[in-house]
Amino acid sequence: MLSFADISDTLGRLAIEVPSWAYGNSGTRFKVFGQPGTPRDVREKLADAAQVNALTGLAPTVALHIPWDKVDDYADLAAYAETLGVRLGTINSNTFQDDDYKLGSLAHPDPAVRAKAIAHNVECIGIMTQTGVRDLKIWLADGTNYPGQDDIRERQDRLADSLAQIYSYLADDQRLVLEYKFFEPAFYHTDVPDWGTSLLHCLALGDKAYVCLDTGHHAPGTNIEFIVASLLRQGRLGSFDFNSRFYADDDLIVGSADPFQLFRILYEVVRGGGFPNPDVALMLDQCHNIENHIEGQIRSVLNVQEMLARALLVDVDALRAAQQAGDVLTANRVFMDAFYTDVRPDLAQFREAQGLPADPVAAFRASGYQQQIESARVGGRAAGWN
Ligand code: LRH
Ligand code: MN
Repeated sequence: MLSFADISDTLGRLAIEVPSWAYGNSGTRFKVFGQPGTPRDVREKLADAAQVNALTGLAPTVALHIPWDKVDDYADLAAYAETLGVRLGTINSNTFQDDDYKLGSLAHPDPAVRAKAIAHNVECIGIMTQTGVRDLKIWLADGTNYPGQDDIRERQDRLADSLAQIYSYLADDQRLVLEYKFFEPAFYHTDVPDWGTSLLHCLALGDKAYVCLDTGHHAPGTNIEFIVASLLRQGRLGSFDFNSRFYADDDLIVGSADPFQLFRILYEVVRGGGFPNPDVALMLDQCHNIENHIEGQIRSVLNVQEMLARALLVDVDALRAAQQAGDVLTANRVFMDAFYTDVRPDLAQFREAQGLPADPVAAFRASGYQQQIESARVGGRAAGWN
């Protein structure tokens, strides 16, 4: 059995990208519950994200969503982020909220609407160039609600052409990650519903196109770690959107619904050379509808760190020997031993050794930061999915 000391150097290379939108208000179609102290603009979102990094050392970059985080001067915003000790991360395009996109965006029947969506993504690539960001993330709400509503085959042709146009604007050091989702908001078919469809489009585009795997975007019962292993084997796993769910795309705190699934996923990430690996971005994509935004993010990065530590503790030599010997139960026991290893005391010491609080959530509560932002952020409109 490996010890924590055997894996701490590798674990120390963990860097998680947090989503700017997790610091704003979010909810469901039934209700968006506001929270006092919620940021009113991207700068305040960055300030809150910087708290997560300061208390955990795990969240050095912040993903932006355009136009939710639109500013006049992105280079200036990048400089501001640096003053907070964080950097701007993945640029997320948004072609799912404009009235023109009711019947789709990059796969829309109308070439004028497709051109508008392409132009938006090209604008996002411009932001990447201004800020030195590598990745453009494209998630499409595109799909249909009723059989016959549109031609599934032709939509794939339109989508491929639109993606190729966007791809042609990428610089050599830039990438496109294409996120899939099996349903919602489309309820009959989605144009990028699964890893296979995303991979096919990425392979057709070229070697700067990668698949983004959002852990909440699969049909119940899907073996997500198999998809992770397969995409890493292809060298096309570009990024994760980590969260967890009990039912649909619940966007709950990663590891909260199924910590064992997170452990299995991270084991395949390590086994497949996806960590430590700068080519595989580990991002969060979550909504803290009822819990404190900042605490929710702190808990999230700690959950990833904890399950990654356990995954790194798998005695791979013993596991391999049992696998090769066909010793089913020994192989499973070796795997489970790592999962059942309580690494929390070691992690608390590990943090203290880096000058970080042993308990970052308690440290945040004791910091008074929440009270400070609640009294400072009066007036203006709280940020949300708009
Ligand atoms: C879509 C999604 C996508 C983002 C959005 C915030 O469900 O996962 O990654 O654009 O959430
Ligand atoms: Mn996502």
